[in-house]
Amino acid sequence: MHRPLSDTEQVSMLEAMQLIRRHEERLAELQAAGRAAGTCTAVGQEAAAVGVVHALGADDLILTNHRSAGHLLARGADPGRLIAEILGRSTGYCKGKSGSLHVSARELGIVLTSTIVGGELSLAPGVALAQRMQGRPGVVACFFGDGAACEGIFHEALNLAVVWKLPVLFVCENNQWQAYVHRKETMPQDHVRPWAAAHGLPAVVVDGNDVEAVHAAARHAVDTIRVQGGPCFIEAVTYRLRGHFEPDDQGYVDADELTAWKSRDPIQLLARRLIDRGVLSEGEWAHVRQRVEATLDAAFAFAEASPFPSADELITDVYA
Ligand SMILES: Cc1ncc(C[n+]2csc(CCOP(=O)(O)OP(=O)(O)O)c2C)c(N)n1
Repeated sequence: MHRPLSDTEQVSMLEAMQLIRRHEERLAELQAAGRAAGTCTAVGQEAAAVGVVHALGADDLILTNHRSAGHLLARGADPGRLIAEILGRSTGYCKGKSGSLHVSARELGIVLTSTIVGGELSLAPGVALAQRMQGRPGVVACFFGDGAACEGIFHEALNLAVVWKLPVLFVCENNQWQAYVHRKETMPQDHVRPWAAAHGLPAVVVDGNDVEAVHAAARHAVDTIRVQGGPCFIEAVTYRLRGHFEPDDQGYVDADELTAWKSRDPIQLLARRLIDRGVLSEGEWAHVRQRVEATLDAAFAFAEASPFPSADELITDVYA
């Protein structure tokens, strides 16, 4: 049994979620102004990222997909370096060569961001096997969507992880969308969990908009992996509040469904809960939001003032 989260930890998780939200909204604004390339945001999914990543230890590793900013920032990525990377600047995590879709950051344990849907699933068992063969204790958290779960590689990855008892935490962010296709068009059931459970690993569904619930499930799963050695699966049920790829008018989205999910905004849910519990005052919450804006002002300014890589670096650090 874990000790409950302290007030300070909960406020810091709220701030992390707000930082992720505003990072993505401001990036979308920059894109709309023609100063950034299009990106995939994960607005609305912040609780899944923060809840899981805050349950990981320093030795643990992360593999993620095309909606990776939440995982990176929750892990402590420097917003300036992350934005610089996305804007193609040489001060970014991969010297501006990855864009938003392929960021890795060894110092943070972010092994890779895959834009090949399911690519992260194909690599996670191998990374976990390497951890074990090299005697390293880290758990490998692998984030993917419900669309990736509809691919065959999902079953291969889970099967291998179970048979070889690999330390993988599979985290399916079921955000209801698979690019421009609703998951109801591709999945016979509402949840991915039964497919995971059929492989014989502990598998749970959580309210992916409730950061406390996600965090509790993730702590339990990480402990189980450390003690028992095999994988676990968490399905965080959430919703992608913005489009698939900026810019996106969401013309294909059911307006009532979107409105219903907006009323369960994960940041508003936590802020309201902390205010109702007396952990945070309205004024302190406003102060948190101001601090986030100031952090992002500095981060965007740093990134936009940073140079692009020079031409002689064109074929360094890349392979094909
Ligand atoms: C192998 C592969 N097939 C198709 C695509 C095009 N594509 C990009 S994102 C996406 C949807 C993925 O859905 P999901 O895994 O649920 O993630 P989400 O976008 O909802 O976060 C698709 C089909 C791709 N990048 N890679």
